[in-house]
Amino acid sequence: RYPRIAVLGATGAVGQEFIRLFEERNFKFSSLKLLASARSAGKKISVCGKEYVVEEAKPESFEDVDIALFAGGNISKVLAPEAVKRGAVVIDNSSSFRMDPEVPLVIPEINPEDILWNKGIIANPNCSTIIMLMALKPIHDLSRIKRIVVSTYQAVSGAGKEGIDELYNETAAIAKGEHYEPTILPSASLPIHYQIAYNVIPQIDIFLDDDYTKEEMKMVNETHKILHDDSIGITPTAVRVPVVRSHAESIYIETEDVLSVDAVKEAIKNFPGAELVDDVENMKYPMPLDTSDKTDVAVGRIRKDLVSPNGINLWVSGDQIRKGAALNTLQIAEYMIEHDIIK
Ligand code: 11C
Repeated sequence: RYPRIAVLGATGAVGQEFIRLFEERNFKFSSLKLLASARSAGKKISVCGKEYVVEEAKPESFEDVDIALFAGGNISKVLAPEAVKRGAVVIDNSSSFRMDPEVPLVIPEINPEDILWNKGIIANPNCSTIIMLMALKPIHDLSRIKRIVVSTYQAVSGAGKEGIDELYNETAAIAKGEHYEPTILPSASLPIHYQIAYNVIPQIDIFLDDDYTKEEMKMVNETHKILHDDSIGITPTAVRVPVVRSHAESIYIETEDVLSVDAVKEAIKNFPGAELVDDVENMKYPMPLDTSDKTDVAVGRIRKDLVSPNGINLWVSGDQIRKGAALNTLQIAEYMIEHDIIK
């Protein structure tokens, strides 16, 4: 039989993407529960031609569920253990369990074997980590990456529907010569907010020790966990840009061996889920407008460093809501179904 599925956060940007992907990927389920906060309960959503009513998420909602897809947010902390208690496997897009040693953190193209030791919760990495590693894993397989220096150019979709609305509202107001007071970026939880339209903000989430942000440290810690290598030296700078839904990243790496640009391009071309977009003569390189609503992460501008023979620069772009969140989560579920590892 097909699995019984629940989606938590069905009305948000990631939840809506799950629903699009069910249709697009012909994802089969024997039953589907769409769950959200009390505020969204009662809304009707059509999925694969059938109408579903959104229910308020409660611990009991996870009775008779095989796989629970959690879109993200603090609610995961409370409801994931409740769902597991009731026999569901939770694939969680929040940051609540990512660094828990009892919870695998998985990108299916990179470390699917970690799915096997799950104890009920499997964590989906942060979007900027996924997009970076989809470009770096094929290179890491050629020669171990020792050092990463990355700057992100992150879309407002990372702050959810509210982030997207804020960019649109500001842009519309400015076009009319008016002001729109920001309330979301850089982070809704902070007392100060900045306009993102016609701006870039070098802060995503709160500041932690050593003046790195939480978003930046996610990229460091999650990369170590996914690649099973804590010795990779990573220096991130995470920046919000006025782009709707695709993140981009400028990445410098140093590998143990000297690699040719051709070998790197070939490895990326052959890596499932990555697309080589690198033809500078014809001005072809990854751009957020081109990668939005696309499944693959695009990689280009691959070139040798001007100083270190072991250094390579690249530029990456991928859809934040799709591979950065909903698609990666759904791929974990698909892997479990294909390999018959649902209890
Ligand atoms: C952003 N990366 O772009 C964040 C959104 O840990 O899942 C996702 C946060 C997370 O703002």
